[in-house]
Amino acid sequence: MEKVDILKQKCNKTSFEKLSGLNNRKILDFISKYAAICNPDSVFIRSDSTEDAEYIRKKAVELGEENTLKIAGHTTHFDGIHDQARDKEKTKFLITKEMPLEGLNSIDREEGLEEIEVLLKDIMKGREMYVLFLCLGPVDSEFSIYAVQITDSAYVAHSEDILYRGAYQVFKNTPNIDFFRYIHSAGEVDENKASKDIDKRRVYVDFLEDTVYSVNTQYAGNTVGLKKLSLRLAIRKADREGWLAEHMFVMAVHGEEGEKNYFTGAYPSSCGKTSTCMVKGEKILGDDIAYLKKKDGKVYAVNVERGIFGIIRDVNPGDDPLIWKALNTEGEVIFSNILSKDGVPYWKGDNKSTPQDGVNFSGPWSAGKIDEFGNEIPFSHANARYTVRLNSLENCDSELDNPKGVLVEGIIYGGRDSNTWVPVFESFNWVHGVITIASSLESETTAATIGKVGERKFNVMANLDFLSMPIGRYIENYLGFIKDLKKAPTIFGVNYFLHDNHGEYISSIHDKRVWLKWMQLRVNDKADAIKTPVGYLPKYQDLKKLFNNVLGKDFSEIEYVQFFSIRCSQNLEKIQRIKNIYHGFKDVPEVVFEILDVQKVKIEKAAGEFGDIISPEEFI
Ligand code: SPV
Ligand code: MN
Repeated sequence: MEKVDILKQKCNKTSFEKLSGLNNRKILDFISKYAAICNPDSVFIRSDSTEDAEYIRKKAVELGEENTLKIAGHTTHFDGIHDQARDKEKTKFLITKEMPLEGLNSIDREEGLEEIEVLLKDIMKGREMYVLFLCLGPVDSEFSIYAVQITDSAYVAHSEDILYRGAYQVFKNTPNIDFFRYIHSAGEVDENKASKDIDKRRVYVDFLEDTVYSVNTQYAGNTVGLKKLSLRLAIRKADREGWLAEHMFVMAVHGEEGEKNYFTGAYPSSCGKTSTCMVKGEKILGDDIAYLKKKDGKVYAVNVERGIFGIIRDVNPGDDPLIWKALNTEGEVIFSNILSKDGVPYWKGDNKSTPQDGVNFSGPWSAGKIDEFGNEIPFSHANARYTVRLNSLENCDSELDNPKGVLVEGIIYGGRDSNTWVPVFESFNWVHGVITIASSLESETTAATIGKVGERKFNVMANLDFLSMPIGRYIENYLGFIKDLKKAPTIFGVNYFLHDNHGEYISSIHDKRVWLKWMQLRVNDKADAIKTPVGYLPKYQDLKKLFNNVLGKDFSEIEYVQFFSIRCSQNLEKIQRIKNIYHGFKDVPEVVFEILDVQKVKIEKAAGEFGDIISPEEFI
């Protein structure tokens, strides 16, 4: 049979016309190949039209992958009880002998492809295959990377419509278009429409063909091709082409005189990344993935996405008023892995009174329900999420779709750290920031990935989970990134999770608004800072003023000293941990160890002079 015949059979007339309208043999070959292997009953080709988006939205509800809620446009989606996070163990890079990937989870390419082909065989029988033409980054921009997603999940296709820009028209106008490819199947599903064969869950990344395969899973972090699957491909492309593909938000911070400065920020999952770029008074451009490129001696960034797949836990009117409003207003929102009762979603920390029963990721749920291991099933998962378009938020930045991107003046790195870093500080320079902040990032673990909660994990640039190249080379690229720049962005570190001696958080969740304003002053040369062994720290008077202006709060000198004292032993232990980690990798640039050692000596000297916990005022 001619390849195209299978598509003639499986597409209806309109879908077939949309496909032939592309006039692109490569795309036809690609789609027909997987239509033959996966053997769906039908193939739906999605253009950029609202009718096509509507078709997928309706399908998700008709098929029971989503259920409608009371507020128009709102739906729920449930992933299976064992499919609530990214599966790091089963996410593997397909490698050949010529391109080994030291330290990264990988499998021989031939073996992996064979395994996937067996898993994909007839997997879509009885189902529809959706084919989407999408763009990473704004359309028609020098940042754009085009992508084709094949999936048999209407939920995944719907999420992609909320999260990414459509690019059918670009594909139509560009016969030789280069594109990333994603093939996903939820596999067999249970009565709740959740993937059943979790033991056969696989996410295999093939950079030789810029293709990712994802099977027997539905959780968006494993399935939505343009999210973390594409980040892995993009990191390699960025390496080849000399730019950076990062796990970063993009936001605008405003100054007192009307200035607007853009920052990007990298935080491991669940460390306040989304809540930082959503703070009151500032504008959000993106909350998860950014591409950074150099132009005219400066760094520009775009948001790869146009929506948010955000953690819903603790979103409540007091702490996150803007998200709360979007989640309580008509319009497209998918609530995943929350508790649903009488058309209303509930989640941990929503400040509502929680019903004693309803439907959640375990099916019908009532208080006290236990899982197969005898553990109590929470009413809403700790990694429950909302999916929403950015332009439905009041604070969405006007430059979201600017094909030129926005000028990056500061880059922020933050982890979940109970006892080492101060709440905000600035590196001495790019190299110092890349090494002692970005490459030294650690975080205490949470529920966003499968595994234990509460351990301290190293996470280079908060991008470790997606790193698809040797770590030494990745750092080297970063160090060299600014070499032809007139002015590099300033690198800052933040830590919202510092504890006191009793294990209580010492700062409030709103304090990050002040830290952002301080960073904004710094990139505009409008505030002095104290030079300490770990970097530049804010001066008390500046913070006092900002606390008063931004939060209407009095910030005492006692609090300042408690927040910003340098904890020498912890900092020295951290340096040692980081050095040990880097000793375990090949080809780590020598300068990483040199700079860490310089910092170590400075801290030891200060500790000798002032003691183990040093008030920043000692360094004035
Ligand atoms: C993260 O965990 O970093 C997320 C959600 O942004 S996921 O899509 O699972 O990657
Ligand atoms: Mn993320």
